[in-house]
Amino acid sequence: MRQSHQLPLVGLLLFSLIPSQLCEKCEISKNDYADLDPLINTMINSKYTKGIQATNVLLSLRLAGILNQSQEQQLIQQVKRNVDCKSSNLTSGQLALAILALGACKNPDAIPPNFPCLVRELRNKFQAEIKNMEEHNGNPLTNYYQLSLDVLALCLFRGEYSIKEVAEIFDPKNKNFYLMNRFSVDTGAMAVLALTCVKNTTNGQEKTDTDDLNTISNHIKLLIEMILSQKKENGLLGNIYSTGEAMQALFVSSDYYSKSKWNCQQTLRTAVMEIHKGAFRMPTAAAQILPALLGKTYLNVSKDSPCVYGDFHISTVEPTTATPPLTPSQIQVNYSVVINNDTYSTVVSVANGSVFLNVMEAAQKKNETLFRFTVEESSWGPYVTSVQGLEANNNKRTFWELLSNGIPLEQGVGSYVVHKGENLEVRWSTY
Ligand code: B12
Ligand SMILES: *[C@@H]1O[C@H](CO)[C@@H](O)[C@H](O)[C@H]1NC(C)=O
Ligand SMILES: *[C@@H]1O[C@H](CO)[C@@H](O)[C@H](O)[C@H]1NC(C)=O
Ligand SMILES: *[C@@H]1O[C@H](CO)[C@@H](O)[C@H](O)[C@H]1NC(C)=O
Ligand SMILES: *[C@@H]1O[C@H](CO)[C@@H](O)[C@H](O)[C@H]1NC(C)=O
Ligand SMILES: *[C@@H]1O[C@H](CO)[C@@H](O)[C@H](O)[C@H]1NC(C)=O
Ligand SMILES: *[C@@H]1O[C@H](CO)[C@@H](O)[C@H](O)[C@H]1NC(C)=O
Ligand SMILES: *[C@@H]1O[C@H](CO)[C@@H](O)[C@H](O)[C@H]1NC(C)=O
Ligand SMILES: *[C@@H]1O[C@H](CO)[C@@H](O)[C@H](O)[C@H]1NC(C)=O
Repeated sequence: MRQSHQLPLVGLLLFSLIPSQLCEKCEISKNDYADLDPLINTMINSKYTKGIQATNVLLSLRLAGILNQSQEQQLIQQVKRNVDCKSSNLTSGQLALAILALGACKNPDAIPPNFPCLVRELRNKFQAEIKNMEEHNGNPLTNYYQLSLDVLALCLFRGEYSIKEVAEIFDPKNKNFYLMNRFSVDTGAMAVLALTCVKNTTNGQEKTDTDDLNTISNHIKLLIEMILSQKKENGLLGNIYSTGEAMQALFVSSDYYSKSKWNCQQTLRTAVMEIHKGAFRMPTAAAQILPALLGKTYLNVSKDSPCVYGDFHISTVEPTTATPPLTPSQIQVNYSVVINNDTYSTVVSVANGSVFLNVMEAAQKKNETLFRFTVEESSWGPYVTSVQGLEANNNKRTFWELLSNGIPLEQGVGSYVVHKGENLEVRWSTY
């Protein structure tokens, strides 16, 4: 009798506890895995023009645990082909990503015999970044997003780095956390992951100074504040392309902010909505958001943890692309190259549905002198490196900025689809 009296109370107690515990686990529920199909199809069906794209995808899909063994094997081979200890013309961050992807979980086929050499090589490349900062006004060879990847990979794979140096470099006040005078959420998120790993790996090579660890904790706290200050009304952190990595940063640092500061479920909902709107057609974009949607972070990378293999049904149909009309109509856009106070403009005609790159090519055809340009393939597609022979330079923080009607674009020349009557611009800028 007493029991039946108490049961409802216990039930009530459980009932009020369970929902909040369930909500704490902020990830796509098994029932909704179909929402991820567009991401997974994009990644699996892409033909990779660039090793670095395959690397991003391998890391993501191994963390997500949705490949079968033969698919994993294929991607591993692609990534391995691009990493070599000697002829390594990879940037530090590219090498770091490769190390993370190959060591994501326990599979001897993924760990090449030269793996320890790769980790040592990464240390050298990280040192070269720091040396460049000393010699070029605080500017690394690449950027702080890549320095963060470097530290993360060195930390997870027991490479050498100095905790004191890390504490000095990753001061949130450092200019390298800001691109175009705005805090870079992607960069801050990657730094939080790296610093969290360093803080949590105290049995390193050197005697750890508690002052350095306190400094690192303070950096994490400030970076998390900066990331949360970039939270948008719809829950995105920075923009849609930084949200996945920012979620990872928030997952690993829940001690640093109060629950009321972030509604993870809202962020998750908005991200899923964006999947269906087609925001992640680029494999790298898909790769960067997937782990967070499954509650995974780059700190889950460990060559000692067992690999998980897929139970997802993967559809082999090509991602649906709207069939273009047989004879697409032509549209006109205004294209300008802006260098300081000089503007060179031209109106060009391109097929409806064209991307920014097609406009640049059409302009170049009209006048090679004014509109010649070069691009370099990168993980996000073609990156504009020079226009009129004027080259972007990391030591001077210069680059070619893309704008539409005066507003900076959130996509590159290979993916941004232009509109009739639009004013497109490439502007010589500093970040
Ligand atoms: C650092 C950085 C820059 C630096 C690059 C120079 C430098 N010092 O390294 C600067 C500030 C110049 C820059 C410029 C731009 N960027 Co940027 N950038 C980044 C950042 C933070 C890290 C890139 C990186 O090193 N990745 C790691 C390495 C290992 O990969 P990687 O492929 O070898 O890296 C190279 C490319 O990523 C390239 N790159 C950098 N940005 C972009 C953008 C595009 C579209 C392409 C094709 C290449 C490219 O520079 C890297 C170093 O060489 C990322 C964040 C992220 N989540 O990736 C944003 C990011 C890639 N950039 C982005 C954008 C939109 C741009 C711009 C188009 C902005 C603009 N309106 O002009 C321009 C590129 C214009 C052009 N010339 O083609 C978006 C891309 C989103 C998308 N769907 O395409 C990202 C994801 C930021 C975001 N959340 O919106 N960027
Ligand atoms: C792995 O998946 C691919 C594509 O879905 C399929 O063709 C292949 O038969 C699968 N291989 C194994 C070993 O399951
Ligand atoms: C590195 O160099 C090799 C040959 O030296 C070349 O085939 C490869 O494309 C280069 N990779 C990059 C990322 O430039
Ligand atoms: C910190 O390290 C321990 C073991 O070394 C691990 O169990 C834990 O998950 C780590 N925490 C984070 C936030 O990575
Ligand atoms: C991933 O890492 C987090 C801590 O960073 C840990 O709490 C979680 O258990 C890990 N998950 C897996 C599947 O390893
Ligand atoms: C094209 O853009 C430039 C720069 O914004 C402007 O000066 C020019 O008037 C525009 N031309 C047309 C036809 O709109
Ligand atoms: C651009 O024009 C402004 C005023 O019109 C002038 O102050 C500035 O010096 C010019 N800059 C360059 C690089 O010519
Ligand atoms: C361009 O194509 C889109 C659909 O792809 C259509 O809605 C639009 O009307 C077209 N514009 C012109 C000028 O043909
Ligand atoms: C390209 O523009 C320059 C400067 O306006 C001009 O001198 C040259 O004749 C143009 N070339 C062609 C092929 O139109």
